[in-house]
Amino acid sequence: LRGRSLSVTSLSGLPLWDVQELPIEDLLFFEVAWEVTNKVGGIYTVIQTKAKTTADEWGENYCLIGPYFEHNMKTQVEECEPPNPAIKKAVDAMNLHGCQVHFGRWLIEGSPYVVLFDIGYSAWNLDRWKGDLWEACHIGIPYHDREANDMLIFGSLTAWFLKEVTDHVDGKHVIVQFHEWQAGTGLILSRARSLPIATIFTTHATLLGRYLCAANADFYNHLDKFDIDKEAGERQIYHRYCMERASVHCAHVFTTVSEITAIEAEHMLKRKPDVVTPNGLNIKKFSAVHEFQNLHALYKSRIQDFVRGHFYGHLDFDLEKTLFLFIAGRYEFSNKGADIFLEALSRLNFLLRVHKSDVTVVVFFIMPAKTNNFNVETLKGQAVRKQLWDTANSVKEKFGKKLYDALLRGEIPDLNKILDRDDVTIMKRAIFSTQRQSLPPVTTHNMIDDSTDPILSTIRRIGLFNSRTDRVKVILHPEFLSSTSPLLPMDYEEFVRGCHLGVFPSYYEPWGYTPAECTVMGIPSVTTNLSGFGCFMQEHITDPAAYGIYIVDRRFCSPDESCNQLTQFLYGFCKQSRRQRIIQRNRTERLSDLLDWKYLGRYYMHARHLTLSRAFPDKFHAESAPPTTKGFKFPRPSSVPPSPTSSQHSSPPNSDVEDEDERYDEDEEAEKDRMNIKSPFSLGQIPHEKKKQHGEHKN
Ligand code: G6P
Ligand code: 1S3
Repeated sequence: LRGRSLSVTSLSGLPLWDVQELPIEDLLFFEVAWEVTNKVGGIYTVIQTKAKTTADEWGENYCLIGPYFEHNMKTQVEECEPPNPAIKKAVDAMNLHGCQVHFGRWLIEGSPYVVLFDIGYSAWNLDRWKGDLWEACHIGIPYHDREANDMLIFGSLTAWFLKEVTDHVDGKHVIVQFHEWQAGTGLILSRARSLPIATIFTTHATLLGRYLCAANADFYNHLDKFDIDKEAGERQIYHRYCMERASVHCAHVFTTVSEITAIEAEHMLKRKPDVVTPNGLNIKKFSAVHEFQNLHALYKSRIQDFVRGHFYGHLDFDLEKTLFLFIAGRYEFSNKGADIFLEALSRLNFLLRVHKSDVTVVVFFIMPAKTNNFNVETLKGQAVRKQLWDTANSVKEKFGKKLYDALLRGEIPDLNKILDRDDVTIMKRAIFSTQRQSLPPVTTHNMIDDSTDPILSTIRRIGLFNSRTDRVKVILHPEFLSSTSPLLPMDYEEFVRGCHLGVFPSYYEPWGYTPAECTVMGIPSVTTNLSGFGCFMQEHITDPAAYGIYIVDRRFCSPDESCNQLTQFLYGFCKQSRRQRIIQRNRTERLSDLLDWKYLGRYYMHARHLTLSRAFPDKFHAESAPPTTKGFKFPRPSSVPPSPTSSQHSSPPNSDVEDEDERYDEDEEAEKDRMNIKSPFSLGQIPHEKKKQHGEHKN
């Protein structure tokens, strides 16, 4: 069988991309991951955002496999009967033999089918399945590693399910993609049992890479020098590392999410990935081009409200000249670059002070840690703000009524007398309530490990205590954001939109969704040349900083040099006028097509072709050439000076007037850029409708 050829003509500028269309009706495609319907980290984002494009392509022949958790099932999955007879037989057979297998539609975009295994229900098989794994590949799992044991149960159930499916597929060919070591035993056991399936194993990070970087090893300069067995043994993850490495070597096709992780995998797992599959997002465009700018203003005002409360009594800075920066993600202090970020903030504080800048920077650290609820001082801040708001409103009402009555009488009231003594007393009392003995807190919660917490310890060491003279203020919010929070009632997306800059100076980051999410929302961000995302953007944009993507060099510089570079980026950002920020946000948002699964999904397609050709060479042939975006680059925006130093601080000519609310529309420049761009991502082809709307918003 050789698929028909489909030309994707909308990708102008790139050599025409020919996909061999697969005979989907003769195939079944499964994706297996511990994070299917179960949010732990980035793999959930990959699967959830990709579901729509994959389901569009595969329809009923696509199904995800994950673990069952009652809460997730109740809130995310609609149970139903499997429409595919082979899947139905497999689910029934397993349920008949004492398993609990659930089937349904995952209620996300694309509504893919999911098969979920109840791990606890089958735990009694654990010893037997440990024996199976030992027989298959001589890997033993210690009893105390609960997570690894759970993964073995998950893998054993997956392999059992795939055996049942392949027994009943009626000539269809089956492709199975396993994500990360947690899903790996399913792959090892399936291959050991010679199941007729074409397999892909995708790693989103290597176990050793994560551990070694977290231990502050000079990882990238010593990739070929580590004694990896010894390192894994010393960190007591030898069995996990064996599960990971065996999965990699059992797969027909091995993939990873970025070039930098491909190099890492070659050394840590001893196999070069066959395909690099960059992570995408499910991009939804607003019909009005300026909608995202309006959302920024809307959500920024919510953050400003929070800041008014948090800094009550110390609000001697101008909120209109205050920039909101943030870092967010899994709390891995040095891997995610929180260490150099804090150091750079201390240097930025110094620079802003000595240059007598009128800009204030409020920085949020959104990284979950163990806490014992919100702290009293933080809650009090919001209560004080609310009280001031109520006082101002009641005085305003009285004032307004008196003014109105006077006007009705045809008089201009004496403004010195319009407020009576009571009003003044209420206002004085409200002002008194804003007095505080302590500085605004650097954390919003009571931290369980307060004295040893790495962020708090560093704040103490560098002395960023939110004092009046500090131009940089810090707030650790050690919990993910939620729209139901009594403190900062916003969900993550709203918060990102309201901020000015996301800062993610990671040392270990195979891809890094956080800056990618900023980009598609039109919010500039800082990333590094050690993150998959940063390298990808560096490859495809001529002047990333002009587009609001600041890439810190953490690969070829000393930590101190990287920190200085980060400080310069931050300081340059602080020097931008509002007009420059608006222009830069427009540019950032324009990059979002580059991150759309509609385009990046092609790498997954290629991996599927490849595995079929390797597993069933008589029936399938590999595509002649892998897809590539090599050589494509976004040009420098036309108004940017060519020198890299001057372009660092974004580009448009500095306006002398700090236009208070000017919505500078970059239409002309954008239009010029669009003409220049030879984009594989269809940027040159804005639908006529959209162009019109764009024009309509000119001020
Ligand atoms: C958006 C809004 C403008 C607002 C601006 C503030 O562009 O559409 O009305 O003035 O944001 O930008 P800033 O970078 O100062 O938050
Ligand atoms: C991993 O999640 P993490 O934050 O532990 O997988 C993500 C999805 O591929 C990736 O974006 C991230 O860099 C990895 O580190």
